[in-house]
Amino acid sequence: MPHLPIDLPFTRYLDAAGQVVRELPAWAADGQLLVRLYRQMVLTRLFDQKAVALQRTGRIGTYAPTLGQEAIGVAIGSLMQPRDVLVPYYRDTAVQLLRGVSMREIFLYWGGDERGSAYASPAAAEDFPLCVPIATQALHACGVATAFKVRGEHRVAVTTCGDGATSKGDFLEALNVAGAWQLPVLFVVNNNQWAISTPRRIQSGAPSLAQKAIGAGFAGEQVDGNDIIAVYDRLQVALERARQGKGPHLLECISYRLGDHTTADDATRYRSAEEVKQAWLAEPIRRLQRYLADQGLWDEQQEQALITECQAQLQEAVDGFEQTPAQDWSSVLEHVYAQWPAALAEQREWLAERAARAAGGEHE
Ligand SMILES: Cc1ncc(C[n+]2csc(CCOP(=O)(O)OP(=O)(O)O)c2C)c(N)n1
Ligand SMILES: [Mg+2]
Repeated sequence: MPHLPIDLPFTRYLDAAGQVVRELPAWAADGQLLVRLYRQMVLTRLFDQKAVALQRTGRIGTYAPTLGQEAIGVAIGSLMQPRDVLVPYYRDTAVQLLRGVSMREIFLYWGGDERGSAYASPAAAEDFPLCVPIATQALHACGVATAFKVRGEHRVAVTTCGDGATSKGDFLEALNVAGAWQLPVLFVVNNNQWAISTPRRIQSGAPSLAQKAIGAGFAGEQVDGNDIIAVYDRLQVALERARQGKGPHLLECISYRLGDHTTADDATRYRSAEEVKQAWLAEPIRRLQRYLADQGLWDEQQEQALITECQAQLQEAVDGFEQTPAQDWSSVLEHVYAQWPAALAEQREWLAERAARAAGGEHE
């Protein structure tokens, strides 16, 4: 690959062993804040385990694990203000939980229930549902940011995507309009090294994904996405700049997808156990735990109490999810068109007849 270096900042405060490698930012002196971030990362990881278990036992359809990337979502969710708008992709459980989306709603979504995207939380009320078509959300975020700018509101649209998504035209078009109109939008790229089975190495000839912002006329930078202090620190600056009308920013968070792409994938078919083993050594939770323990802010007893507390919260959410009566079949057709197109009327009737037969106990 031709190497055309563009000198962009890369920020890391804690190394993989939880050792401080450069002077910590002033805000990181707040030990209780770091403990809150830690607790939220653990909650996210336990949520992930539960979601995968629900899929494996046939109770939800699919799930995209956040395993190994908890620091990115927890930093975003902790820093966004309620009035900002999240335009997420499918690997954003951590952010959604902090926006106040309930665990039950998240289970409903992955269980194929439309009500899982109708968030009750006031902070999430204007957030977008998870976007599955790759990179299209980046353009939606620019639309939201344009509205903020036109109305003179000091709000930021935050959109997330993966490394693979940065190759899509939608992503590059979004960067272009964000730069041309100096929109209050923040692009967070979760570079987890894999786009299903395509490795970052062959995803793009660009030495960094952050430098794609340069071509659109605004700044990009890289952070160690496994170091929550680094992600939080740089995000805070970018959010504040955007809020003050100083334009868009791209933050490339370098991480690793420790799990399968989704529950429908088997990553052992295309990557080595050795690579994954190495990546585990750099994961985000253990490193912050070590740092907190060194500071006397966290111990084994607190860890056990936290796990028990999270498990209880999760069980309550699973019960709530399982007790929710299924939606009517017609919900799959709602919220698609303002007026149902005549050309699809026949299909709707066919579905209605089929549902009526099934309700009457007839099987095909
Ligand atoms: C427009 C479109 N094309 C293809 C797909 C199939 N697809 C789902 S996820 C994915 C890979 C995305 O990888 P990346 O952007 O790195 O995000 P990650 O899943 O690794 O977080 C692809 C190609 C899709 N969902 N949408
Ligand atoms: Mg990826």
